[in-house]
Amino acid sequence: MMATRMPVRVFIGVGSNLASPVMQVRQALHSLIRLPFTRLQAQSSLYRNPPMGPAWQPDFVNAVAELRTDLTPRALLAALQRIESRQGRNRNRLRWGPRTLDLDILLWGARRLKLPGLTVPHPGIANRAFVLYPLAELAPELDVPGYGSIEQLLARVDTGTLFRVR
Ligand code: A4P
Ligand code: MG
Repeated sequence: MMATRMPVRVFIGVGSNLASPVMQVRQALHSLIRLPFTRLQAQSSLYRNPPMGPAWQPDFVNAVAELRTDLTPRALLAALQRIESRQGRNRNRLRWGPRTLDLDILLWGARRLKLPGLTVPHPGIANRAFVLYPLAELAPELDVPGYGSIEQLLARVDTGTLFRVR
C-alpha cells in the first residue's frame, strides 16, 4: 500500500516589479496550481506598494499563496526557482533590486528550517507589511514560529502604503 503523508501547509510570498507586475504575479499563481504533489489552497489579493531597498525602482506588486504540499522543502524551492527562471528572472542583479518575479517560502507548517540556501520562516517576514498583510488576509490566526502572532507582527509595520489591486 502506498504511504500517505500529511501534506504540509506552506505559504509563498510572490513579488514582481518589472514587465507588467500584475500579470507576472497572476502567471506565477497559475504556475503554482500546476506544481506536482501540491495543491493551491488559497491566494491573497494583490497589493501594489513602494520598493523596499533602492528607491529608484518601480513599485512592487505582492501577494501570498497558501499551498498544501508533499514535496520536501528543497524540492519546492527548486520548483519555485524554475518558475522564476521561466518568467525571466535574472539572478545576477543587485540585492533588493528590481525583478520580474520573486517567490519566497515564507512558512513551512509550524517548523523552523535552517538549511544551506533555505531559511524558514523567511528572515524578512517580521518587518515586511507586503508579506504580513496578505498573509493575515489568508490566515489571521497564524503564529510565525520564533517571531510571534501575525496580529502582533502586523501591528508593528506600516500598512498605509499598500494598495489593493482591483
Ligand atoms: N533563500 C533562503 N531562504 C529562502 C526562502 N525561505 N525562500 C535563498 C526562498 N529563498 C530562500 O534569493 C537569494 C537566495 O535566498 C536564494 O538562492 C535562496 O536559496 P533570491 O530570490 O535569489 O534573491 P533575492 O530575492 O534578491 O534576495 P533576498 O535578499 O532574499 O531578497 P528578498 O528578501 O526576497 O527581497 N520590495 C517590495 N515592496 N516587495 C518585494 O517583494 N522584494 C525584495 C527582495 C526587495 N524589495 C521588495 C520586495
Ligand atoms: Mg527571494
